Amino acid sequence: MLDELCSPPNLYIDGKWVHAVGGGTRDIVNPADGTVIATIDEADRADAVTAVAAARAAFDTGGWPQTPVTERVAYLLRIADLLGEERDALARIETLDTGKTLRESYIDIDDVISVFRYYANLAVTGADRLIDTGNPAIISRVVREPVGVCALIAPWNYPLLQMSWKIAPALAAGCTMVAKPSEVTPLSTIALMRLIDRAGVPPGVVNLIQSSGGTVGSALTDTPDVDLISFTGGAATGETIARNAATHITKVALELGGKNPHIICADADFDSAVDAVLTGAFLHSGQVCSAGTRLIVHESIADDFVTELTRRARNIRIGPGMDEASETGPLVSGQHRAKVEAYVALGIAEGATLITGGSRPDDKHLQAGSYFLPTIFDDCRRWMRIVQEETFGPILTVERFTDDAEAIALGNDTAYGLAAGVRTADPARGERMVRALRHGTVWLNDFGYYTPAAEWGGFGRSGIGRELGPSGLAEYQETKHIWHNTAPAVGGWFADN
Ligand code: TXE
Repeated sequence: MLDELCSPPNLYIDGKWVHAVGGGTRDIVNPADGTVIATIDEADRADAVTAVAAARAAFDTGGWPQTPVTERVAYLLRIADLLGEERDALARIETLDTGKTLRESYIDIDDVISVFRYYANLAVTGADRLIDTGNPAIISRVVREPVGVCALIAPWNYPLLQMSWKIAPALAAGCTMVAKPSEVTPLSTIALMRLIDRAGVPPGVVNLIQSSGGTVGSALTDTPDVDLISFTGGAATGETIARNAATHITKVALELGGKNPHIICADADFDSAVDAVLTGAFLHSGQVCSAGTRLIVHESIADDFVTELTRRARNIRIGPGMDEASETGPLVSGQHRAKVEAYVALGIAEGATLITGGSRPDDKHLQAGSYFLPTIFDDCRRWMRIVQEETFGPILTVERFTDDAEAIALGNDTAYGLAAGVRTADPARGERMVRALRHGTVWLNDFGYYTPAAEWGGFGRSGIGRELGPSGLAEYQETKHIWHNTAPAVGGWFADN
């Protein structure tokens, strides 16, 4: 059995650890070798309904929204401290559950700690505004209040990180919540909830449900008892959630991934550009919403660029995330690998040229895990599905451009709009290009970095709303205008006769 931080019972409802009412369980599999690493409780719809009711009561009558901000901040900082104390255990759990390398897991945990500290700091700064109405008797204020009960639904690729981007601002804002991690990678969120419990956050404020979206999704998203749904995951699920939300006019924040262009101009520094494209496409085996899996490279350097990229891709050391020699781990599951393999078959059928990868590694030590080789397709065209759809695997497509206008047109030719990269030695050209790209984050001569203080989210079908930064807190707040007349007098609009 894995660390005691994730041992059953695994549902956390109204401040108590409980088993699922129906007695259901789910085996959690290590994608590095196919072994079962934990058996956890699997909720029914009834558990989710109870969790929403607990969050509702904690919000409506439990006093949490009225808690002084300094008290909420103290909880956030305490959680950050506890995360620091359990850093090693959490990183290990994340690697065993997701397959990512331990190095990546440590970066994730440190980022999780940062996000709790960031929102602790931001919460105390306040965003209330005084309006000058021109009448000294009137005090006009716009204040921020918690939006209410939140359903927080996270995916499997960055389980703890993406859930923390939701829980930290929701707590800071004074909301109550029901968190549902992906059923594929739930363990680190169970561990986080143990720490939230240990930090003494009052019962009902944070609740945890484990289950598939199909089983409990509607209890969390198709209900008037939830005020905000914050979802990160696939576009198809995002559509379902948005439809459910529309029924009740529930607020939604959606992060639905991307198909992110990485534009390399002829004047870009060659070696650092190759390195950035490699990392942007193959880190975490491409299972990154902002992965730069669409290379758009100037025709004059394209052949040399693809040759060097291919050499580097073939050298990537694939293996179990727990092995320090591994540079990237397996895909999250056999089921997900099958989806990636189908995209490879599609790319070939569409006429792209498979340059490297496209298959499972031969290494006999890797046969039990869901590994897949870094894959590069050349001769890609903008209309190909392999260029337009999110494969969420280690598949890089290559397109060539002749001038900047064409590069921008290709970079914007996507239904998504989460992230993009540009590399050029010319700052003015770089500035023109980053301003022309319609994506939520654009890196100039860098790729993949973010900070909790800057907004994260997408244009187009990448979603609605922003996480992180001040906007990431504002998602969990309502604004209220308070008009206070300190010298009430007869207005005289209607004659008194
Ligand atoms: O996502 P799902 P999956 C993309 C990626 C991937 C595809 C599918 O292309 O191949 O999405 O991944 C919960 N009501 N991204 O299957 O199904 C589910 O239980 C409520 C992009 O994992 O969208 C999980 O907790 N919830 C992405 C979460 O939604 C529902 C990251 C995500 O699952 C639900 C991961 C329902 N009806 C995959 N159905 C990104 N944006 O970063 C499912 N869920």
